[in-house]
Amino acid sequence: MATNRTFTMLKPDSLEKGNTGAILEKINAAGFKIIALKQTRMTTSDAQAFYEVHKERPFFGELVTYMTRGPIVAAILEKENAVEDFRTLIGATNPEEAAEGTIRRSFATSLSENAVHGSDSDENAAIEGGFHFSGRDIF
Ligand code: FUP
Repeated sequence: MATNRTFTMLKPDSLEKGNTGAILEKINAAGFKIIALKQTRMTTSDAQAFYEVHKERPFFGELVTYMTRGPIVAAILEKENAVEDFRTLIGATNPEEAAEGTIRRSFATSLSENAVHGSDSDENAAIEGGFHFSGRDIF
């Protein structure tokens, strides 16, 4: 059964460009409720663990360097059909392929620096939310 939660990170390029507020506004405007939120910085081992599924991919080292080079904003979002609707809101992984009006089309510069993360399944949303937040952080 689909849950009503997903997990997102605004990645270091979004914070470097000062886009935190604008992206959170788009998330709000799309009807997502922010039920947990923090600015934090991932360590190398955090990023390696978070992206473990990609560890054999050629871009893994570059991905870990990017995700650890500065702070991120992590959030848990609530909405009916959250995982699928949020993936629609952020657009394709490669911003050049992302639909007009999506967060990645508006704010991302490249496939490797694509502004935001969105969980790809209910199971991963729960795992990824749990990676960054404990129950007492969620409201
Ligand atoms: P997504 O689910 O859209 O975040 O994309 P993936 O899980 O496939 O990829 C995770 C991250 O790896 C992307 F956000 C950016 C990076 N990546 C690359 O740098 N190169 C690639 O070819 C694919 C992904």
